[in-house]
Amino acid sequence: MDISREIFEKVAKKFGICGKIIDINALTSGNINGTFVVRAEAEGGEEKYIFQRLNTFVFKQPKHIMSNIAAITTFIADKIERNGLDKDSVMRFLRTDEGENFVEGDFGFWRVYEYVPNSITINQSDDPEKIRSAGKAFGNFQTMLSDFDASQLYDTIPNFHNTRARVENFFRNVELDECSRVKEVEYEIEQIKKLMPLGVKLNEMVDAGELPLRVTHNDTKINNVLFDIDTGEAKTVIDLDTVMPGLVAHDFGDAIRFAANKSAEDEPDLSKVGLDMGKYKAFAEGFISEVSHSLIENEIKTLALGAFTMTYELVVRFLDDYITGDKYFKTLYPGHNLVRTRCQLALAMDMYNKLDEMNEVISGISGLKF
Ligand code: GN1
Ligand code: MG
Repeated sequence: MDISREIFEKVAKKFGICGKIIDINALTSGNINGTFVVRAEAEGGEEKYIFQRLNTFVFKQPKHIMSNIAAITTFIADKIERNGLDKDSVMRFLRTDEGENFVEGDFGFWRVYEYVPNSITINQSDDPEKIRSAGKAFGNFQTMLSDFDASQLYDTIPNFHNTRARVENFFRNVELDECSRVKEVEYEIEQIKKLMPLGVKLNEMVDAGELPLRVTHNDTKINNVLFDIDTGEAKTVIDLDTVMPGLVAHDFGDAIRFAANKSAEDEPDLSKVGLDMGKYKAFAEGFISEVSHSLIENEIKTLALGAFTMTYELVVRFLDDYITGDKYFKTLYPGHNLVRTRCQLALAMDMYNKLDEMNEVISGISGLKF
């Protein structure tokens, strides 16, 4: 995405950033929005901000997102203040003179938040302490929002983690085959069919009233955690675009899918892909230590299944994007979505085979027998 400096200057001005922009650096880890670190001159030195241009193909109602974010961050900031916690443990968005936390125009839909000093994001880590700390951060986020009134939230992407709806939609697109790509992915389609009964088990439990909906983050990749550069501890959770009612197993599961994979999410060499049980355990320890007091038994018992489910869902989502012409996720090269699909499929299969072992780890940490 090539965005002119004038656009950044325009956005900065609307948010009351008056100092001259020193430099702009694009962050490339997100698959949806455009994200930039912007340094600007300020009294006595400089200030850093994160500028984000929202992807309005993915987020059809960007103002709804910003309304959700305002509600959530205000709620958490109040709690932080009442309890004397670190003020950097919540994102702080700038407001315009009109009091809005976004600006929009022919230059796109933008928001700006304060750069958290001394912080860093990571895409992968082999350090179990870091992974445990990320688990705590996402668990803590869940706990912070446990008394948040979900009726204040818009459904920013309907059926976001409705795995069954995603699979049904995928098979409709297979029938349409609008890009004539179905022929090359017959093996993957066959696997999606085979794994579907387990992939939709959480749906069935929700339908049967066996699992409660809570306010969840829904995009718990480890690169959505800010770490303190000095201590290595997680400071806060970012990317609040998909905070919506969901299952705790989704948050746990998506984090495992990403952080406990032996490889990157888009590793082409499938021999490198698989679940690292050490990383899995470290994340589970951190997460469960923060949430276990507020969860019902079924929620704890479905955490491991959540990891399989989210990985399976990403197989379906990446392949769906591939066969419909790569419109949703940013891609770095032709066929990127297919490479992602194959990587996630290898991981889902590994989890399928390790499910008993994964459940035993949860049982050991939580003390629940299952
Ligand atoms: C997207 O924007 P990013 O990279 O945090 C996607 C997630 C996927 C993820 C896969 C709104 O997240 O659901 O799990 O890519 N976000 C949206 O890497 O669809
Ligand atoms: Mg995101």
